[in-house]
Amino acid sequence: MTKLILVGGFLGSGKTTLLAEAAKKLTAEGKAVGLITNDQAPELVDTRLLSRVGKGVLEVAGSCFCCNFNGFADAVQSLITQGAETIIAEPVGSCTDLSATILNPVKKFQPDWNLTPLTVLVDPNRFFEIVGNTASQVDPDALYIMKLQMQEADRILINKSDTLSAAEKTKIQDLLKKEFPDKSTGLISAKTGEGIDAWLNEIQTAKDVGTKIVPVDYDRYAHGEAVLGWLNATATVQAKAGQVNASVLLKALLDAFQAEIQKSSSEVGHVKAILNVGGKESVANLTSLNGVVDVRDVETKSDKPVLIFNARVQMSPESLEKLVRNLLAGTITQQLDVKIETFRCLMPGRPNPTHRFVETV
Ligand SMILES: Nc1nc2c(ncn2[C@@H]2O[C@H](COP(=O)(O)OP(=O)(O)OP(=O)(O)O)[C@@H](O)[C@H]2O)c(=O)[nH]1
Ligand SMILES: [Mg+2]
Repeated sequence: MTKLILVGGFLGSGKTTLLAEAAKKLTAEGKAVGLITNDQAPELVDTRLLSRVGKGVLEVAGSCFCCNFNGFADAVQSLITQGAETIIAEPVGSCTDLSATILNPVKKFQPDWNLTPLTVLVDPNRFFEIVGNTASQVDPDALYIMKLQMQEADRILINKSDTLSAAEKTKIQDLLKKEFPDKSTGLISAKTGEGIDAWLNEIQTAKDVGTKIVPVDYDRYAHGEAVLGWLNATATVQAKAGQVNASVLLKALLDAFQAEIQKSSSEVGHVKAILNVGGKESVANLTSLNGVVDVRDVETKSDKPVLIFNARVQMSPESLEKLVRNLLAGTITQQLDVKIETFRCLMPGRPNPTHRFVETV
């Protein structure tokens, strides 16, 4: 029976990084792994990143899994038909109420799928903002979504443990015990691999799946999503002359983006971009307004120069669109000709799930 693993958690918490690591580990054990990404719009950095690992990657784009249960189920079925033995799916980071709208409907309508406990990843800084009441620039309704994600989780994993001191780890463990005394919780690092084997082994035999359905105020949930401007763009790029360095250019692009949003103090959900040029492919991420732009080179099978830019920022879609169009016409154009191919900028609509269970199955 095909195993199905859902990894939720807010924007930038590390889901795609964990999916990639878990897929590598399972593939090394000889398992055929399928992956599913999800977004409000197509052209995803995540899909391109995950296409390097696993047997097949499918994208459910245009709405979240909950609002397009059938699209999600079709993607799972299609990967099963292609021979996937384990499927790992990443719902949109601003999505919650998954136990009521995905896990319990799957248990009822797709009893043949071997569903594992709902895992929710949390960034440690966001965890302190939600549970530890440290100052936050995040809209209160977006914080409400993050709290719901933890409340409904079968497993809460505080990710990025490699960035934490021993004292911070102890503080997190104490807060987890106090706030979620009945839940299975832990610390992992999707980056270094710490805790991934233990998590994977444990969830694959566990039986507590979709155990917690929590009441959700859909007005607050809708507002928490609507405060985010959402932008997915792609462009073909061409070096003007001589050698260009993909990671240097990408860092310049995201640094310039960060400098602009700092002027309006617009908190970041997640800004991520891929640039393939000069025979190299680099990826860059920014997960908070005053965070550090993380840039790294990644393996690629494609030598087609391209830029993919995905931004989820606490600002209006109109302002976000203007900012990114100006940026693409400015920062990197001394070295690159940039031709925008696709450009979608939107505000997520009100969530309207296909199914919503009120009790666990
Ligand atoms: N230091 C550290 N960074 C991490 C870890 N896991 C992920 N990151 C970084 O966090 C950023 C976001 O990671 P992603 O895996 O793209 O996050 P995500 O949850 O998939 O984000 P969305 O798809 O936008 O919801 C990237 O810069 C990752 O390299 C970790 O364990 N440690
Ligand atoms: Mg992701």
